[in-house]
Amino acid sequence: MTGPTAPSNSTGATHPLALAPVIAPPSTVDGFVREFLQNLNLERGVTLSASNPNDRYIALAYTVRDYLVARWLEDQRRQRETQAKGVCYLSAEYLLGRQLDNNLLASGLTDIATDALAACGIDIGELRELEVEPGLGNGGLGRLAACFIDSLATMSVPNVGYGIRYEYGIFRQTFVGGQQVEQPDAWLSLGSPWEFPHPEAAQTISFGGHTETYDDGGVTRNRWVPGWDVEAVPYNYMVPGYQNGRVNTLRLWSAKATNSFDLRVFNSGDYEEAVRAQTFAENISKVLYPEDSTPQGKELRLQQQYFFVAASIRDFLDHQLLPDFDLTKLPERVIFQLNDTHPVIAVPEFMRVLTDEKGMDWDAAWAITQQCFAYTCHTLLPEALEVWSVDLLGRLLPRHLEIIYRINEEFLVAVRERFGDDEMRIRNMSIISEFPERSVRMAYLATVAGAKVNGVAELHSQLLRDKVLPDFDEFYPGKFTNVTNGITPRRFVRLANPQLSGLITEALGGGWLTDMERLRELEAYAEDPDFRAAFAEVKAANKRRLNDVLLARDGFEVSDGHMLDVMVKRLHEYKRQMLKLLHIVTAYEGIVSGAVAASDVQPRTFIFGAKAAPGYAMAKRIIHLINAVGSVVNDDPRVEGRLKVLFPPNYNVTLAERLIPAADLSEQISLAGKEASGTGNMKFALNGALTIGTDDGANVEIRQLVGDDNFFLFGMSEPEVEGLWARGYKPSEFYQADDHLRRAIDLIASGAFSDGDKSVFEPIVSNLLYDDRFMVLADYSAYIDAQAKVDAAYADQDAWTRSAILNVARCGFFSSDRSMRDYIERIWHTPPSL
Ligand code: 26W
Repeated sequence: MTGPTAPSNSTGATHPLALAPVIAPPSTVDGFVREFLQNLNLERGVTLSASNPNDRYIALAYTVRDYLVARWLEDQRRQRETQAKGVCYLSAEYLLGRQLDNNLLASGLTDIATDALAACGIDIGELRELEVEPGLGNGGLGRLAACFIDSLATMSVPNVGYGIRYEYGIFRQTFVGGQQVEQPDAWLSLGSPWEFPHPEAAQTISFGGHTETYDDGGVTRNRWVPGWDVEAVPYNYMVPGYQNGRVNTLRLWSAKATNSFDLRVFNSGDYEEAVRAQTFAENISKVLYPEDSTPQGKELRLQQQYFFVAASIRDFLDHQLLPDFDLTKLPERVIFQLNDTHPVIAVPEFMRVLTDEKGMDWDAAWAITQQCFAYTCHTLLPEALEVWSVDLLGRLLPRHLEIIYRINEEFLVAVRERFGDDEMRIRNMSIISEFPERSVRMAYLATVAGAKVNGVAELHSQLLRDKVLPDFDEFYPGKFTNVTNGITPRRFVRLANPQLSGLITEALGGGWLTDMERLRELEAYAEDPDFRAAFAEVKAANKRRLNDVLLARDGFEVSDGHMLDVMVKRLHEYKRQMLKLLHIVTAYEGIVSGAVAASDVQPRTFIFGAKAAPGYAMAKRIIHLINAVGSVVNDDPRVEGRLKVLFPPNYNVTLAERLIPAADLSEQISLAGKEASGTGNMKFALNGALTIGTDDGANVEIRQLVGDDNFFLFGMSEPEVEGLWARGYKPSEFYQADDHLRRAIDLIASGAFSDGDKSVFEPIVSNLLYDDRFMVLADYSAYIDAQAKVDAAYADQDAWTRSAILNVARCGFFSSDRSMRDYIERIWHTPPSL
């Protein structure tokens, strides 16, 4: 695929230099120094001696960027020439993490750049720390998108990632009195050296208005007469493959008002009115997931979704295809992958463009659409399956609503043909639901339109088929499939854990970073005492590094000799941070009640990292309680420093890269059947942490691969969870029956963590006792027992290290390269194109 700036000789140029990219990449230290100094002069307007650290960071970034640009332009040219089939990945989130290190690694310039900067008297490490990561996502789904585009580039598969360039990404989290306070994430305030804005290539995106029919030479056709529009300005980012000379594109759209301001109104003195329209338009790409508890918030979200998919589809059709492209061949040229329901409005938009704009007849357009889209579902929680009210859709996108109605009508005719007039089933399968208000079920629309529908781990895909969309599975045999998630080993092993990577390379030689199944060869090394010692030393070094980071960042100290027990993920009740907390409170209560001697406690540091959605009150209360328990436990002399609770604020990709390699124990304790996959679980295992986890999401596959001896399984299975619900779950019975549990909950209820004020955490306590939707209490005792096994296992350090090595050796499957191979084989059919 190509971008709007793809070079071509369409200018009629004949000079040989004009026909190919002209930038010669620096391949020596001297060359790098020269380019770096030149960038300081030309791009920052400063000399080295007059430059500040930000100048140097930007000049360094430009130097790396210049190197990649040559490859990028070449790839775009080749793509345009070959017109090979590619993937348009549509995602509302990309949680990229810092770019500098990744791009240095990809281009093979890390050593040259380090030496070149040193020769200029600059420590590259200091510049690295200046980069503000683009936090354009919430959690797993956004990070997954970033891992996938990395793998596609590394595998030379044509791909453009499409999304939104939010001016403010996921909020910056601070704690005030232990409570989460959200600060805006102004990641662009110093500019981003990695983006290429193209205001000249802006698309106009329309909204509102009405529809009408008109006579087109005897044929009655429909069209949309929109009410207002905004400009979508593309910003391109390079997505370099790992040392393969391949650079793909991430294209993020930014909203701009069409008429920046109305001069007439402005001149009349009504300044507020003049900027109102501008503000309104530009709000569209202002923030990631605006609060949607208000109708205006909901509307803004739908605006965002339509804004970016409409711009992306137009970009593809108008700029990536050759001008005379035969649209009936689209399925051989592109697949649009829908990353959850957020981009599903692309389906009626695509139909609208093909029929209303390109004049294709409905049936032909629908046949093409059904081959050009595929849908990935990332959840099982009913509340996360998006629906849009017909009322809102009709106001914002009236033509799309008509198209959705027609798709549904034809779909339900087919359902009747197949299943007869089974009204119950028809109602259950209708894309339009009637209660509590008439609305469009976006997951159903995606399922009907998509060539394939996939879940993100074996268990999840099976539950999706059997529980969430069983009628659809019956109606469309073969449409449902699984692709288990993966993570990029370049960022999460090589960059995050250079020491472990070095050790692996020493043992296996090179090549494993793009062929992770080769990690299997480490199994033999698990039996080698010298290798185990070296592996343990890497873990210890990573803990020291984490200690330095947390000390500088938050003033925290990670004590020597402690097991590092880490739970990092979005704060959500289903993920059960509360279960982790009850374990900590139980351990603490044991010491203060005198039941357990502090000296008998296996020293542990518990680390949490989690952001709560700003409108999610219970999640915020749990954050408050974690911090409250932390300050009491950490300061209580009776604990003798053997238990420590650390909650560094603002968990993000950058912090994950420091935390995960240092962890001994990975907490993956969601209620079975709720976590679609999890990807943190994979990152920990590949960095040599052992998992304590339920049989949920990808934990199931991790355990199968690493073996029961190297995984701490506990808790109810998904069928057991269902069984307990069916029998009638009464959390208070568990509370009454378990002494430890009762004492832990009573301690929280007594105000021990809130200066005696019982009211502060009362909502958490009563939620657990009377409305425990995620069955924390039911799994408590199994969890405590499993934690005792963890303690016993950790006491034998050498055996623990052996298990950790086996985790690394057996988890190569979780490379996102393998996920990409599965998508390519099962869904996309987009081979590498060199
Ligand atoms: C409708 C708004 C909305 C937006 C984001 C609802 C839910 C989300 C989540 C943050 C989506 C998400 O991140 N899901 C996670 O996706 C991962 C990648 O597949 C999975 O590993 C996780 O289990 C799943 O929770």
